[in-house]
Amino acid sequence: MKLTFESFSMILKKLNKMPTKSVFMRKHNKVKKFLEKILAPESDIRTQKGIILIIVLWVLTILMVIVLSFSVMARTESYSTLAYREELEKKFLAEAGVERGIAELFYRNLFKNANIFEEGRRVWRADGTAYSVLLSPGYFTVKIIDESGKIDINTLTDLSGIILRSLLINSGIQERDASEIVDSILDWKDADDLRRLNGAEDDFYMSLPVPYKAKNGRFDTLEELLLVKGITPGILYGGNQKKGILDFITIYSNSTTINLLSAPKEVLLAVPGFTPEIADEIISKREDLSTTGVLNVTIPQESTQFVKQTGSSNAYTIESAGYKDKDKAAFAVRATVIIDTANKFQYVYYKSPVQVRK
Ligand SMILES: [Ca+2]
Repeated sequence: MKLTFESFSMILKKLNKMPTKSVFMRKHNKVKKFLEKILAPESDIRTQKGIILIIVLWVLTILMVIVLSFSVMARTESYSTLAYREELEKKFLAEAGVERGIAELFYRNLFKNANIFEEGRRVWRADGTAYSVLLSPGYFTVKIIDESGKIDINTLTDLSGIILRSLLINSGIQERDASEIVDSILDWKDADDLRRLNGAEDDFYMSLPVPYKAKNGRFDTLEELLLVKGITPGILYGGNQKKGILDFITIYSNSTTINLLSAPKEVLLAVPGFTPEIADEIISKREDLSTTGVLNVTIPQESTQFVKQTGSSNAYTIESAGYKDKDKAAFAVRATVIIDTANKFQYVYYKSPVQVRK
């Protein structure tokens, strides 16, 4: 403090030596007057103390703001690092689940016709049954779904379109909208430009705000359906506690019929002539079969043209969700693999992360 006053006096002395009419002094007259006022013997010492106090308070405030912002930054960073680590662990758990699923598919192929299994080494079922496997530091849940139990939209015909139409109606879609969707899918992939009764071809798609042409070819992904007239993300993916149709349709079955050995219940219920009782009987009977046995269920005559009771495809969808202990949120992955005969496989679809139903 003493030093400050001394330096103030020195500055004042220097200013006093300057010629009063110089440009410099004209500019700094106010500074001089201010210093004179502070250093005057009659100047109130409390004012000087007040100035120092205010400066000290400001310095303290600035230091506190710096310290606080540092601590907030450090805390945020450590929280986000923790969350990132947890998410990463769940992601790797989910990916491990996909790999395990593929290994189980090979095992399944190996013991296709076996009736006797080692203790605890039964083959995994490919009808969407969930298997949980512990793997420190958490666990993963895997479902394998044989694509032959789903409705193939690439091989869809006017006949198998009836199953899809029922599936849509069962999921709460109006009959007219369901017909529009089925006809539009058939128009989208057929080579011609002839519009079905409720379908859509170029003339419809070209009249959209962002125009495009009908593909007139096979679907490459199920998501491509969003381009087709009548299909919304809500219909495809579900939402508001309604199931979407995504889990019940495929582009890899290469069949116009539904395989009863692996069809999800929703698909079974969409087969013409099938009652909930028949669907339940099929589900309970196939649980007794090992892998590729023949299902002995009596089905109505009208249903036979839509289904088959034997075999499997070589395309499987694997849904895997990684969980940490006591942590409810999962990181999920959906992959579709084609198992080649030479015990090789290829991914034809891989999405990470995805929303999966428990
Ligand atoms: Ca067409």
